[in-house]
Amino acid sequence: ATKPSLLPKQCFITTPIFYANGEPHLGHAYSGIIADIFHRFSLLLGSESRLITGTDEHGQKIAQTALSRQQSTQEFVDATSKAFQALWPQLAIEPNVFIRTTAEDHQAHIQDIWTTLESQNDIYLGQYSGEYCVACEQYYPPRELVDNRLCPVHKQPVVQVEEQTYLFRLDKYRIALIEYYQTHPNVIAPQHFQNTIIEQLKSAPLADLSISRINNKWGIQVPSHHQHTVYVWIDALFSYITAIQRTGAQKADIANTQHILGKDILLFHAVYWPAFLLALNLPLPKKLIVHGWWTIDGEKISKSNPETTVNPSVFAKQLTTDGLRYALVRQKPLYRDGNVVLDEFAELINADLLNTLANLVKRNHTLIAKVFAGKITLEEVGQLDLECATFVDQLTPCLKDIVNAYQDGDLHQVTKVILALLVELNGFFHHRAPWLVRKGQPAHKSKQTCLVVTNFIRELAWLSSPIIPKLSQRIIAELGEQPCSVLRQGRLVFEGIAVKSANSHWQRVEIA
Ligand code: ME8
Repeated sequence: ATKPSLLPKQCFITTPIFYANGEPHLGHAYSGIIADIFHRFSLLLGSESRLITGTDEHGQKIAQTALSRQQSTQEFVDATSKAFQALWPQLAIEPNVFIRTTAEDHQAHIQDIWTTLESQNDIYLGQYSGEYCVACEQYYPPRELVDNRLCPVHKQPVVQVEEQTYLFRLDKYRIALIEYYQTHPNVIAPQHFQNTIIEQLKSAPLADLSISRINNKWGIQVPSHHQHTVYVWIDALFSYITAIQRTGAQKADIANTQHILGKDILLFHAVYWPAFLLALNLPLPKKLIVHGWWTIDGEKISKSNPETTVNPSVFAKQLTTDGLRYALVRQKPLYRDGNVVLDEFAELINADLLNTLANLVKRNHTLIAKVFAGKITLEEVGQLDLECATFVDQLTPCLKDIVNAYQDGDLHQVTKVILALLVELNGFFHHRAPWLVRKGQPAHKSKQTCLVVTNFIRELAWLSSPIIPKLSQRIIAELGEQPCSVLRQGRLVFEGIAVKSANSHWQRVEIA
């Protein structure tokens, strides 16, 4: 049978590439986990998905931080990039490409692009003056500054810069961008971000964008003018394509990409990035999935706020890897901001993963193993009784809802539907009390109950495997690696079941 293609065969999922100016924190972990979840889901659908992440290693901010630590800039970025690379396996994130912007192939790629843009007259040498935030590596119009010339993100003073710079004719692509977003209403998820971008594009012409720096030596040299280095954001955005090319794919395969990003960098991804791609005659990415911020005591977790920068592997140790991944997507819709409260995370994990999922699996599998010798066939149960058949009919559509929620980029909704289905399954299991077979309940009634519950457990294990890969894989292994229905787009195919073992154990999470 041919696999339904909900996603192109080959697709790319990216995280932002993170500034190598400090250790990774929970905000970075969040982007990484979300990207890994979508990547694992695409793999389940049968796509050749590739997960791309990396570190953004150029720019004044990084050079300044290295200097303040009395390290050479190269040594400094080597060490921070390693810290990011070491984090991912601790969060069960499995990238296919880890791109560093200091890599040679990337530098050559950027110089190539520059030469093309320059030869097409998309960029010209001019003068720029404005208020620059080094921490953001971006200019701010005065109206966006807060509290007497502070950067709105870092609340640090901006610097007045007036210098020679290359400029990109951004407005040349404004109408094409508006048309693109109007004819492709689901590019940015959630949608309200797309509406904001359309309004912004319609409201006024776009100013030419400064795309080189003359006072920063730590960057990729502009090929035609060695005093200039390429603006870090051009360098960073095109790393997506350098990475795609490393997998053996073509530049144009950027069309099969889903970018995961924080709302702080939406403008770069929703306006500048597609404008550059249009200039180079490349297709625009499939989707931008935008997420909000995690805060600690109301303060945005950020490198410039050391009290918030607990290494995420510490959280993963306290909550377990699956637990952390689950709590981050269960606690709030992706696009909202949320406060990290470990006790609340632990409560969610214990309530949902331990009490509602793992305990049901254990009771059901143990019963099957002990009372039914680990096996129930379709033939022996015969036609489902009315209560079972009704239950199956009513709950099967939830499986499709889960698949749809993944495809809409709504992971919070995925966890809500999975949980609702598990609550129903628990209710059904308790109401039908299949353990009463030991006290005289007819065996076929108990078998039907267990068969129904196990079929749903198998589907739910597959459907939750992108989020909680370790626990799901254990459940799937207990059932002997049955095929995954995600490929059937959420249709439930009822199968006989065999429980290979029933010793799955899920530890209660306690926060000291
Ligand atoms: O912006 N909560 O890198 P960056 C949630 N190099 N997510 C957070 C977060 C928080 N408190 N803090 C950071 C850059 N993030 C550029 C990107 S891409 C071509 C270049 C996440 O190290 C979020 O995804 O400042 C945000 O967009 C990203 O980290 C910014 O990381």
